[in-house]
Amino acid sequence: TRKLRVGVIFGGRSGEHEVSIASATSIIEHLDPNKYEVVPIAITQEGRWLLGAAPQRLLAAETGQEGTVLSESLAVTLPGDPTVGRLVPLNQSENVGQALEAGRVDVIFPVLHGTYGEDGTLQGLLEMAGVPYVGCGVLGSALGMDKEKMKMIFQAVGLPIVDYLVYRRHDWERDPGPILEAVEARLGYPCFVKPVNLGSSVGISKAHNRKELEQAIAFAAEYDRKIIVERGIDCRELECAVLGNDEPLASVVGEIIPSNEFYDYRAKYIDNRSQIVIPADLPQETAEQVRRYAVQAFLALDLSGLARVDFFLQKASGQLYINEVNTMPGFTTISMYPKLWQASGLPYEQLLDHLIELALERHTDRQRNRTRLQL
Ligand code: G1L
Repeated sequence: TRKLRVGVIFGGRSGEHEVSIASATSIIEHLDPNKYEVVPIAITQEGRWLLGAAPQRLLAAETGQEGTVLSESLAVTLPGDPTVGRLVPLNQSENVGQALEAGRVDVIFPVLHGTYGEDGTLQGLLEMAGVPYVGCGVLGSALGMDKEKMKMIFQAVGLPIVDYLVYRRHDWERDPGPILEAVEARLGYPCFVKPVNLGSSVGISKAHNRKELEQAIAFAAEYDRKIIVERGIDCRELECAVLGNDEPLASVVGEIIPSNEFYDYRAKYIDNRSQIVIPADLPQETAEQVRRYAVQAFLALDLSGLARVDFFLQKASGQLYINEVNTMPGFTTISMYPKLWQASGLPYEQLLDHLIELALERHTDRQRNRTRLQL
């Protein structure tokens, strides 16, 4: 039987190009070569799509020093292309759409963070091309990127969330006074200020007084038109991995021990000083509650495939809060999501197998839907 052709799309426009390359490298290295043929597909920081030799070189370099490599690779040959030998320019996504549609890949791993790839836009392109893909669909991916809409849904289904306020950059720039007063009256200090829309911890800061609050909001406003302010609580940070489609399963619970005041972009992706504890040292009831909430959140946001669900456990009260879901968690072999499944009895290679099965299952299930009215 023919091997399944697995496209891995990585790179992208965001500030997390390198993170994407690291996760894509782990995935590619652990896909069973007896079952799968890997087709790496790179997106440059300028938004160009690359197939063939160029992505391979990018993966080999693995450093993000792709400037010269990419600019000379605007035209590459497609592996397995009937027109092999001819140069195929791939600087337009419509060409990639055609390539995908032509059946050169059977399933896609979209390993992209941020503006294109995690917010549902790439998923939309893949839906239109009719290609099965791993992970959440358009709606789930979009909800996973919007902290405000996510919280609104958590609230609607009765999941406990930390109190928050959301502001628009437009209103902030017009008149910051009422915003500062409202935050102080309702949330107080310390509070966390974040862009509503970014995946990672970019643009986040903690404010202890009015001056810091002003700076924090101005900083977050550089990254997004919507800014969320959350009450700061003294808490432990717990994470749970969810895997599945209609009957999602929750992993054991892990804990992040941050290396500095909060688990910021630097600590998360660069310093690597934060520690992961699996399983988290918790009363059994707390761990079970985390796992139930994680599955509830997954279903409430209409997620599929996978998500990492993050929680706060307030130290003083023992109160558990859901923080957010991450539909594209870090995915190297030492990242929390794969480690949580490893500790739950599912090794990395089998996790990849399962994600591919779930992608194909979801695709088949979608094809069942009637798309027109038959009278
Ligand atoms: F394809 C999966 F499995 F759904 C998937 C896709 C993307 C898992 C994890 C990720 N992660 C990333 O894309 C990222 C680590 C680059 C985000 Cl920073």
